[in-house]
Amino acid sequence: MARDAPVGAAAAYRSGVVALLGLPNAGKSMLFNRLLGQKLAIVTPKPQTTRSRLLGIRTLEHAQLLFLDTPGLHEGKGELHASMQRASSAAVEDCDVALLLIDSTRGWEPAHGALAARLASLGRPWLVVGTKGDLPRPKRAVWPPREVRDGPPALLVSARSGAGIRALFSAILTHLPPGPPLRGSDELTDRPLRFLAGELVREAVFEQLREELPYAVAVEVDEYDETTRSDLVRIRANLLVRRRSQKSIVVGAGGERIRSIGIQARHEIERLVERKVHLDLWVKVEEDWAEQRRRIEALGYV
Ligand SMILES: Nc1nc2c(ncn2[C@@H]2O[C@H](COP(=O)(O)OP(=O)(O)OP(=O)(O)O)[C@@H](O)[C@H]2O)c(=O)[nH]1
Ligand SMILES: [Mg+2]
Repeated sequence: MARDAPVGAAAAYRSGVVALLGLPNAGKSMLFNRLLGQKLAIVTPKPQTTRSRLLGIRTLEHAQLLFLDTPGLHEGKGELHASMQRASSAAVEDCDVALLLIDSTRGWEPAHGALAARLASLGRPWLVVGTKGDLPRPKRAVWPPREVRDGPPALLVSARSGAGIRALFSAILTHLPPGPPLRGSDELTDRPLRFLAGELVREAVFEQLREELPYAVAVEVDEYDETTRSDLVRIRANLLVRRRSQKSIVVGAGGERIRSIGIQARHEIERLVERKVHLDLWVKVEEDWAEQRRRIEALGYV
């Protein structure tokens, strides 16, 4: 996907933090992966997949972009929700350029108003980005949205097909401040592989479990061993659920469900680490993991 990056030379080196913001399911994580040229963030059809701020570094010849994927902004309650919203707010505060992602198949929604007003009040550059441009747009989903006609530039992109990505890179680069690279040119993220592996387990959980259940699950990687054999990574992870009844659903009849979660996650982790993976999953009941801020942070959802 390296061809997505623009080849035109800018006069001075530019670097900065670019936050991807929006409502749940807007397509933030998929676009984040496309902008990075690599899958780092998990993507599922369910809203509220992303629970934490994820840094992804893209180093180009004339610029370094520090992308931040964020949890979708939404109303809710509980400590996990609060921590997700804190992660998004911190990204709003910390970025040099903000991208307000709007699902172009849904168009402008009332909740976008508050976010747009906040971005405008911060006085830093921001762009409106319509996602899922490859999908048909119902008539009511007007693009560009009327609400931003007098505002910042609005671009339509598709993370799936790659359409509009070059133009998006160019638009971001014009707003990125001049400055030296902030990270090493070989760095991709600040998260350890063990956290990313745990997220890929959670992605499989989100895809394979229905309704509310994925939201009750956290993944804790308690062993990540790449030292025993050079061609194999051994990972042991706990799937934390909040109730005993949830444990039996996640395990499934004769262990069938947890086995297929494991198979999907193992394939994805093998792609990430470019090695064979031995993945050992355990399901544990931990009633209050989502109620304690320190526990949520220890799980990496910050
Ligand atoms: N066709 C199409 N689908 C897309 C595109 N971008 C995202 N999607 C789909 O939209 C759904 C949500 O994508 P995500 O990237 O997980 O959305 P998100 O904004 O990160 O969602 P949260 O993390 O839950 O806030 C997934 O099913 C994606 O496959 C796109 O460009 N084209
Ligand atoms: Mg996401």
